[in-house]
Amino acid sequence: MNNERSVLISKERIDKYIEKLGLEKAVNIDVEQIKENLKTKFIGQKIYAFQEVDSTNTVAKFLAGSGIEEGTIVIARSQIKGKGRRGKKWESPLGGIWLSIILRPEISPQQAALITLGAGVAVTKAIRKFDVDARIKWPNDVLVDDKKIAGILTEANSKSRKLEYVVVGIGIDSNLDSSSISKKSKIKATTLKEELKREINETNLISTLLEEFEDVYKDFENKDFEEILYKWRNLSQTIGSYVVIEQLFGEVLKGYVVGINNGGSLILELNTGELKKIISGESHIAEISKFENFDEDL
Ligand code: BT5
Repeated sequence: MNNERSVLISKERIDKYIEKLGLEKAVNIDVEQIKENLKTKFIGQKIYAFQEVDSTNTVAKFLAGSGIEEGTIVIARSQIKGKGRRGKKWESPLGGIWLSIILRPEISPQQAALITLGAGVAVTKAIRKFDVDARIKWPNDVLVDDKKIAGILTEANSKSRKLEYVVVGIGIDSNLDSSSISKKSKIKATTLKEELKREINETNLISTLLEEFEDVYKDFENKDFEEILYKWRNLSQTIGSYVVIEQLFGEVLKGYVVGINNGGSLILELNTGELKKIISGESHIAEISKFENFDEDL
């Protein structure tokens, strides 16, 4: 934890903001219970819980900018304007886990992409502890049998090429029906409740997640990026599959995923045999399939 770097806290500014959002309305999230179970040193030691906010990332960014301690969590029962990447919407009705973690890592802005991968490891490991076979789709989706169960949105703020703070937003579809997500978004989604055919104890999932997160975050603090990549590769659903990549400016690439490099970029072997580096902020996987299903493309 970078206490020395946790800037001056503007307490009055924070109190006013929180009062406006209505912290006292945070029913249904048992913060005390989460803290009681929690075995972390700093992730989640301070929790702001709300009934409903626009986006927990937006609240977390405000708090981070006001100097709040590293490891502080913002959590809400529902979000009105839940955000995905590049302006996409994240459906956040009641029954899911929508939270953001504030970090102040001493790494370069370029290395911040690895935080998303680390968060993917933590989310996937936490879900797997509930006996659900989750795997990571590059860079930030967590899937069960090709259906999305969780997503991660990392937002960084840097000043003069130095990382000021990072907010990691995590959404997990826990105790809700996937129909409440898929009727609004076209995606194939699933939930822990559907996979397990019972509701899960969300308090346990939250503390498990925060512990897994702190564990992988230690690798950042130790600059052990290889370890994060090693863990990510072991949980990846993408490596070894055939994918169709859509790039921001419309280019479509097809190829076999050979691996990810040390910067977290995907290494794709094109049909021509050429190796191509795919950067996460500029592209996404439009389709993923078992190699043999794409014979006609070989
Ligand atoms: C993500 O974006 O997967 C990042 C999601 C991050 C959500 C968390 S919740 C707490 C924090 N506060 C926020 O406002 N956001 C973060 P992306 O890879 O761009 O995926 C977005 C796509 O996922 C959408 O276009 C839909 O297709 C799909 N989707 C939307 N809501 C979903 C849900 N609840 N479950 C599964 N898939 C969903």
